[in-house]
Amino acid sequence: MTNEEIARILKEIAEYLEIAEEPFKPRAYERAAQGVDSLEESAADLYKQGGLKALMEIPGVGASIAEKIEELLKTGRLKYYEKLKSKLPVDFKSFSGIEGLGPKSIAKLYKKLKIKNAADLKKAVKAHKIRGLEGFGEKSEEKILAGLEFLKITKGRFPLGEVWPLAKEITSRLEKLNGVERAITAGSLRRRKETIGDIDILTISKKPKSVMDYFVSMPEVARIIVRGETKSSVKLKNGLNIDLRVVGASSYGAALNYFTGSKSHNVALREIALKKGWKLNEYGLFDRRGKQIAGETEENLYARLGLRYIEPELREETGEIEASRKNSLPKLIGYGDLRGDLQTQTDWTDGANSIEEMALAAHKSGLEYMVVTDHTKRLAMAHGLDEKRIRAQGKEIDEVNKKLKKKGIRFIVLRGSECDILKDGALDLPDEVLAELDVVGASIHSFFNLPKKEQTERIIKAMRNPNVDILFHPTGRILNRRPAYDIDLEAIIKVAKETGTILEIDAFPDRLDLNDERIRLCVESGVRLAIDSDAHAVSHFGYLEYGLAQARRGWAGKSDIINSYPLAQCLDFLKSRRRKKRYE
Ligand code: DGT
Ligand code: CA
Ligand code: CA
Ligand code: ZN
Repeated sequence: MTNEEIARILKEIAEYLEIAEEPFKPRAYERAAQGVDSLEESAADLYKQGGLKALMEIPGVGASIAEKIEELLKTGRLKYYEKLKSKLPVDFKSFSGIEGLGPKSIAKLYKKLKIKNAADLKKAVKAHKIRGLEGFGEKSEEKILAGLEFLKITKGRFPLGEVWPLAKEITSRLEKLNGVERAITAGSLRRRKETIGDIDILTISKKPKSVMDYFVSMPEVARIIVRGETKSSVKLKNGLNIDLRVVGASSYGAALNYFTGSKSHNVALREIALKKGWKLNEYGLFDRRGKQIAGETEENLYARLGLRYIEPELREETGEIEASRKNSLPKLIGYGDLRGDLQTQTDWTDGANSIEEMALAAHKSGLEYMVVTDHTKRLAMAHGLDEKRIRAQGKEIDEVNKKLKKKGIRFIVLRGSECDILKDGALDLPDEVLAELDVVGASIHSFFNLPKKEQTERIIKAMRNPNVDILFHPTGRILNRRPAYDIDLEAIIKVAKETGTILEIDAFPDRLDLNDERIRLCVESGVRLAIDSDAHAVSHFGYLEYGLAQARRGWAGKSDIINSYPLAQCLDFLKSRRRKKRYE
């Protein structure tokens, strides 16, 4: 039996006990579940080596729970749990993550309507059976339905773009608390993974109690999972969990390193320490005699281990440690390194703002140029542009540029298109129109399910058009909703290399397309990339940061990303490759 399975059963027991309105006991089981879940070793091994006594050393596990774990390990079953379950045979796990649906509501739903799992619940909501129950109403039906949709979509992980602003806000509130020296977001958020399981926050403070007091009573908190002296966890109303740890200044670097992860990166670092006869944990790096020799900062920790500092985005145990040892880590593109945005939409199609408004917003966010790339006519729903309208748009762009210049604003708007790739790989606008534009992106918005060979050939045909500069959102995946089209990405990368076609990192929060792994393939093959916001409104330029994050996770440097170049250099690059395509 795995730790995860044991933890899940303990957690369910906690839920049953909560329904029974037992005092204290539910928390005890939750704490034990957490303790088992965060073990390094398997509970089965612990038990084999040290028996019941070893189980009692698991954080949060006392004598009585240790006996229950023993029973589970020995027999694979637990009578106590089975008895509880027989009275209320519901699948708690399938409900987890549905906002506002605690154990007691779940019990009521079972007793009144025999609802056992999320599927039953959905049927009942659709048949409007819930609203009649005492304590539920029309509103609760709507909420449950929204929760069920969300559950289906996220499978428990949240897109980075959804979590990042919230985590930043909460971290900065913690940082402002009296007695807090520092607060920083760790875990997968600090590594800027595309999806986030939970938020991890680390603080340095000499007054951990007051930090915890504040943390567990924040307005976003739905319930407290564990409250400890230096470690607490809460569940937020939106379904996300936050783990908070308070550490002392001397352990800060080691703790930050540990809680930033990834787990496999940590394990590899610990092995390096072990080989030197040292010990590395979240409190520091210690020599044979137990004296701390590093860990106040991450920098001194890596240095003491004989490594160059490794950026959090690279800590996935995919070669970064070796590269660090050999001093061959890439110099990653920086968060302030973009000068332009090569994909934006305006109110000419499905964008919310005018060209001028978008330009001013892009300028405000620190950019020097932007390409307007509205959709083309095949996308009738988005009111896509035909030949006539895209030429008319060119006139408006000229006027906006004049206006900006007059106001002394150093910003250039360029003419472009997000030209639809038709089913056979032809483009939605004639070549002579595309040739008038500064930057042409091509992308797929239909026939997502063609066979691999056909889909790949369709895209490659578009890439070979001399007027096509960039392949927008190359794989079409939408996070938690739609997988990538079935394509031969290696073939596409090869053609990109050969034709100089740019592949895009679309930074729109639910796209992040290309993703980190695919970006790394491009970087290794020497294919150039562009990081675009795909902005549809003035507020969207901040999304570029998520694209930058994925680029960094894909080991990209500044020279790999063409919109980090000054405008003249970026255009030179595009023009020279258009010529190259033409004369092939
Ligand atoms: P997530 O939350 O699934 O998006 O991913 P992380 O990486 O944030 O994972 P999480 O929240 O479970 O733990 C935060 C960090 O704490 C993780 O990146 C590394 C460290 N950590 C957690 N559990 C273990 C463990 O069992 N062993 C080691 N070496 N590190 C761990
Ligand atoms: Ca996490
Ligand atoms: Ca965590
Ligand atoms: Zn598109």
